[in-house]
Amino acid sequence: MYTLGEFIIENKDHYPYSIESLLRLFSSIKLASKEIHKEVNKAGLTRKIIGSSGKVNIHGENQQKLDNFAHKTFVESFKNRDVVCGIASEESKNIIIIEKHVNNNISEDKYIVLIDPLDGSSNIDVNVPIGTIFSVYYKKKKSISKNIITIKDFLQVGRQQVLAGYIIYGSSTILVYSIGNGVHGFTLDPSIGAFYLSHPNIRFPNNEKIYSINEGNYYRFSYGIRKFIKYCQEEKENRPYRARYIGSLVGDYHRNMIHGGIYIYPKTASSPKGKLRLLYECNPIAFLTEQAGGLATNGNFPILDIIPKALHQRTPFICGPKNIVNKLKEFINYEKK
Ligand code: AHM
Ligand code: MG
Repeated sequence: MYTLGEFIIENKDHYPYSIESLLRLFSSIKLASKEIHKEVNKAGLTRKIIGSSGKVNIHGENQQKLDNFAHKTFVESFKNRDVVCGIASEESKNIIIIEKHVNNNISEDKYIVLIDPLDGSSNIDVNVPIGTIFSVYYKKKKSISKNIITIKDFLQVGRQQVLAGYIIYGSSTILVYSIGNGVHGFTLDPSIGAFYLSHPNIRFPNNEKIYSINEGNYYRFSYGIRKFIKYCQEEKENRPYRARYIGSLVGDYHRNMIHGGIYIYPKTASSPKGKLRLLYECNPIAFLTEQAGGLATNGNFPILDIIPKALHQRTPFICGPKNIVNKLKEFINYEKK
């Protein structure tokens, strides 16, 4: 029975940077996620934490009380460790600079964290799994001044991530991460508050059977995507695939990575740039996907090679086992001819 901390130390040779700073970073992620686990688990008992906060967030969506709580909890937790110098969150329009680092001369081993504190939060009221998604970089070495954190530190290409992961608050709370040596999952034992290794070295199974897409948008999809959906439904070879979509990225992705399936959120007529955010939703999931032997693409390019231009930029998103993602790309390419 490995705890997360023991596992990180055991695998320290795979991490090219300071293991102490990684442990401190994880300590803030674990603490915040346990706070959220506690609130999510009593959500049915108290109206204080479920429902809308009455505010609209920067994306024009109704902010849930738990969105706000999760954002504040993670930001506070990162601030209280000496390893994070800047944070970007789905719930904050601007980057958050941690003041003490600005005054204290930032060394280059400080982290930049981008986070979706509570993804799928519209599902809180109905007990569907929700999640936290995080993406971590080192502060960019060529910043104008060592002392200044700028937006450029956050607009790094996804392949530069040093750590990516998510926490799923479902039938159990599981933390899944990668530092570039595979994908590993740890389940929280709430009775003692420790995360134990439960899913070592997760890989996408090759006998893919699931497709996940919001088919309510069918007539808003491009021709290639619609043809692919029909391909998944065809009675041929090992098809039809099973359709599974709960509308909570972490929940849909976690199931697909364990059971083998493709997740698709393409551009639609009403969201021509896609819905999901590149920096704190797609990049971390794409990093895990490649580490688990799969592919993540916007349809044309690997997600991890997209050069970000804005903090809250959106992108079409496709990820899953190589075979089925490549199949979908054939339909997209055919459409272009
Ligand atoms: P959120 O960041 O506002 O929670 O939205 C992201 C969510 C994803 O979890 C999910 O995959 C997607 O939006 C579902 O969107 P839709 O309801 O359009 O299918
Ligand atoms: Mg989100």
